[in-house]
Amino acid sequence: MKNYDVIRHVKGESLFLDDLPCPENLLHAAIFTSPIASGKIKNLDISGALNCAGVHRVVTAEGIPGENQIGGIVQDEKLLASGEVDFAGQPVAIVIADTPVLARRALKEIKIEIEEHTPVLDAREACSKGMLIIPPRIFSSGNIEEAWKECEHIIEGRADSGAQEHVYLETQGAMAIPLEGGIVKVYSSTQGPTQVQRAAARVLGYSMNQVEVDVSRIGGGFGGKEDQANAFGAMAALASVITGRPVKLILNRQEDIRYTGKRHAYSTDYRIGLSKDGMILAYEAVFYQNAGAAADLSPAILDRTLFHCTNTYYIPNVKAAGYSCRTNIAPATAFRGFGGPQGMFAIESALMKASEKTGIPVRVLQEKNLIKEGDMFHYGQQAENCRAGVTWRSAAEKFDIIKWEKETEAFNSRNKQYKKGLAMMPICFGISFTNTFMNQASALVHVYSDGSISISTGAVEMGQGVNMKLRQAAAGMLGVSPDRVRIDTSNTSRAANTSPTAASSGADLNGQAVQLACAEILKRIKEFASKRFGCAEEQVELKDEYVYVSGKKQELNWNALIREAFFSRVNLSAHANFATPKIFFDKETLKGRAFNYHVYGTAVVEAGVDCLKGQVKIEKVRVVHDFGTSVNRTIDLGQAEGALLQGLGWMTMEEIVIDKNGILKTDSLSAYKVPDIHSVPEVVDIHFLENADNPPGLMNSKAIGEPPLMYGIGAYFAIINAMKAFRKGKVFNLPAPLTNERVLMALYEK
Ligand code: MTE
Ligand code: LUZ
Ligand code: MOS
Repeated sequence: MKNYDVIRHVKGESLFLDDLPCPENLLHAAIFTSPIASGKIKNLDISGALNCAGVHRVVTAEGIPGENQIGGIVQDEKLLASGEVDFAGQPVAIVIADTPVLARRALKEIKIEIEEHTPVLDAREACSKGMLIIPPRIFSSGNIEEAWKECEHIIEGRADSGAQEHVYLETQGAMAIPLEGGIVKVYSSTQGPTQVQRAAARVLGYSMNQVEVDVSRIGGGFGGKEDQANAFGAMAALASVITGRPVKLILNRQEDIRYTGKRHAYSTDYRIGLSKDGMILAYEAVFYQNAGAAADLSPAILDRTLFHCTNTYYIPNVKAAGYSCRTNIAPATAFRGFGGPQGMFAIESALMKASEKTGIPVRVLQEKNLIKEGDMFHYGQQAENCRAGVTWRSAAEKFDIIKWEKETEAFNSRNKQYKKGLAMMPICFGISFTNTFMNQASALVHVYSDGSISISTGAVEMGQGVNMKLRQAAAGMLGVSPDRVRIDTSNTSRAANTSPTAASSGADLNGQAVQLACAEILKRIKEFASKRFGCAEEQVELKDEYVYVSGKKQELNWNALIREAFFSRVNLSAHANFATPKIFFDKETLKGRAFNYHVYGTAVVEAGVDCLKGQVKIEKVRVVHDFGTSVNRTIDLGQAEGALLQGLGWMTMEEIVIDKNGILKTDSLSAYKVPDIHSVPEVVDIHFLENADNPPGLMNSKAIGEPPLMYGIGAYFAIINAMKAFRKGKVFNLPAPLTNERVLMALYEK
């Protein structure tokens, strides 16, 4: 199953936002942002910019015709700052000029006077000052107070993980075109066309049917365009309506890194209680989420942290509290894993500390406590079709973990400076938006009179291959080749009220909507064929582009059938809506069957540390992953590898540095390091768990987009183990990421 998109990418034929043909009269916008992290705006003087060559307009908060508000979950985010500024890089004004260069030149002529306040940058500090985005959220199960009494060992600690920049290849941007009659069309680089439509309509004071959003594909999103594309879509729309001309707004890399939010940094206190033989009896965690200056998706992300705070372990008594803390940095946002990785990092840290205290190897603790069929997650959902044990055992056997450990030990006893470390990393990730209503999608399918097929959904192709999967879903239903299926752009006029392509559910939700619509068309053409052949509908089958009656191939092929059906006035179009069945979540009790299913897997990570230089190299990663019955193994393997690398980057080298004034120092790719070809482990060996069907998923498959990122967490513990081999008996308490600098300093710490 080839992926058409990839072929076009390689040939350089794929069109991204900035490749679209420019409309006549196109203007370009650039954004003036706050130079400081917190303060009161005393004066804003745009006259200098207005006097610059090529400048048409400068839009500030006062120029917004509708609401100056783009908050989704909480109404706390202005499109353009007014009154005060809350983070460095916050949009204040939009300059509209003849060219991008002239627009940026004019930015320098805008004068802003701000009465500076001391910024709050740390989540715990914000929490102690009561600066919370939402009231604290607490998930609990069992009876934690009683449980502590039963514990033989109780271990406390703290786990900190850092932020992460998305570094999608295509930066944020949009192009808006005013159409007749007060309509604006927005081409946006977004994961959520409906969300851009809603934000733009709100800012313009328009109704949603006056804003049409169109997305052909995007050059990566990774969660960074689930919510944060809205602002740029709205700004482009605003600029085009104000000038009455098409306007393009595309950030350059440095602007993008400065203006947009990242993965949430978390600081977590945990307490874990074990029985004498290593069963986890109780787990308590308090999560401090650094949410930045506005809510964005933080509450939902915090929820997923609480959902995944026990990773893939069964723990009878749990209390997990989360504080979403308001700070003066760019609003943190969705990033592959959506809070799950931060929750899982904390429990894995707790297990490491528990192992240090009890002397029971981490691997033994992990295996003993894996969740089993029928066990209850702390949020009140039972583990069904649980694959925690089977992926673990499969990995342990396939990769002969006992032998691998022995080899590692032998290597370490032979080598003084270069040490190796191993870690197992089992994962469990719930599939569904945790906001139940978001688990729906729609599809519009047209079969044209020549037999070609076109499909519209709200799914956004961002490199993850969803379009190919949709093609396969339609082709499978209609018994035709995927070659005749075209995926149309994601457009709010053809697919309304859609959820963003996120939560790894793009293919699951939209694919099943496509299947429903195809089933509708199939029913009509089978009915037509049954009349034509004088047989029962059940006897008609469409296969390999031909009509079969009672299993016998007929002369009539797909094209001829469709042509005949068309002339007989059969409706060859269908629209369908898919809503994930059997999921619910009670927001009061915080219990329910929140997820359609879970994705499981186990990784083994081997790290090497040059203890003279502090240099870290992840050498091998071997995984047994539960893909369900993959719809497209090439795509899914690529997703698993890409997510893994992103997880490794988060844990080992991607360090966001913000100075004490709240200014982002790592605002370019020379200062912010992401994994490149040289940091790819020499061995990346990902196995498909066998006999792994998944009826609730698209064609028995499982969602793949996010879960494998969390294998990367194993890198942290593999590195620590290598460090422990160098400093026998030393206990390390280090925040993630374990950068070379951090490793080096810690190795020689007293
Ligand atoms: N793969 C590529 N190439 N580019 C991306 O931006 N985003 C990831 C994942 N894989 C992403 C990607 C994220 S965060 C999600 S939620 C899923 O793709 C979304 O797509 P899906 O639901 O269709 O899997
Ligand atoms: N977005 C969202 C997500 O709104 N809800 C979710 O549960 C989610 N999960 C993962 C990624 N994005
Ligand atoms: Mo992905 S974080 O759900 O866009």
